[in-house]
Amino acid sequence: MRIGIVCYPTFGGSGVLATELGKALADKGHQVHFITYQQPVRLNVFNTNIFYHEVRVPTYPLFDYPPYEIALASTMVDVIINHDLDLLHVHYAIPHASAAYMAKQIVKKKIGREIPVITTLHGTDITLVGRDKTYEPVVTFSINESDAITAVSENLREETYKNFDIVKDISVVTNFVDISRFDKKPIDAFKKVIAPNGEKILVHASNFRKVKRVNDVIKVFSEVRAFLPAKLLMVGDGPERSSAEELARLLGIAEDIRFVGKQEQMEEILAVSDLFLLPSEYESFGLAALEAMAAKNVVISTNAGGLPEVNVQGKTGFLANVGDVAAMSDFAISLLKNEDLLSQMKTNAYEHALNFDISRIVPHYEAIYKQFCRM
Ligand code: GMT
Repeated sequence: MRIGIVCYPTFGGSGVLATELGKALADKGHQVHFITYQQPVRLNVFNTNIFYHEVRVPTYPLFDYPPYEIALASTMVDVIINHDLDLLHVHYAIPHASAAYMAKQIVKKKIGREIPVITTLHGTDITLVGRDKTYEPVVTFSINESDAITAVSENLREETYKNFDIVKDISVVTNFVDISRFDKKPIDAFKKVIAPNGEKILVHASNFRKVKRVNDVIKVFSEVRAFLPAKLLMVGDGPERSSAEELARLLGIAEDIRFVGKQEQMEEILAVSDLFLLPSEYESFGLAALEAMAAKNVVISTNAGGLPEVNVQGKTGFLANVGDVAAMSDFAISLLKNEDLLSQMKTNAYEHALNFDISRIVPHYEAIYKQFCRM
């Protein structure tokens, strides 16, 4: 099939997932056309089945806010018609679902074809941004106008029905991970640089937004550090980074924490680490936690949103109420003190991640696409 994928090209989970999906579909022989404003960060391979169409947004002195949605819809129309796409799969509702609706109407008028639109809901498009009254009517309308709707977890499906007047079925197609990519041997030299005396390594990775509660990561690490030698890697960047750095200095643990910024080679970082911390206020799914599990990291997270669908209490990790730093710290300490338990839970995490392997999940998307195959 010829599939158009629309996503954010950045390090965010929805863009990562959409890019990995496109790469997997291309490997299976589909022709995949990415439509976005920048080359997606994970689109780092050459494949003759993959095409990238950049959305250019011309500026003009009159525009305080250049109209990205119009430029996106126009690029969609161009790609649909000139590359004879079979369908459009948009990731993250805002503004991709409404731009797809507009493109669909234009294509229908121009060439009399109904291009099917599949919308995948990822999280903040529903729980944070989409619910805002400024966006809600357009989000509700464009989700309802999609030919198929998917959500990345049961929790997100429920949240969508709770917060929007959705009259259509939403299928759950969970996020996935390419196990073969994350099941890596640690690079000894790298591990030595991070933890020269064999200290345990903890990791957090996110976009450092408020919803991620990065200061809780620092607080948990501070408790752990008081009990045993350990190092913390903070991967990513965003608005809460300076506050986390400040807190680390205040708690006197800055020497043991490295803020490494945005990283493309997450698998190499996760290969040397033991514990992954995700104390978010909400996660529709927690793709970063799943990638950590695939790399045999035990996950300590909150029990918010879809996290319990990924991280299994007492088996692959530990889940606490949002803000319960004491519970998360206690668990981290007891685990890091007990090599046998740590090793068992690492294995459990990896085995559970196998259930979300790319080879199991991508066929669900293909089955949805097949419903819209042109005869
Ligand atoms: O975490 C973010 O704010 C980024 C956001 C995104 O769309 O890039 O992530 C959301 O989608 C991911 C992929 O489906 C999920 O794994 C994340 O849990 C979800 N984030 C939130 O719900 C906060």
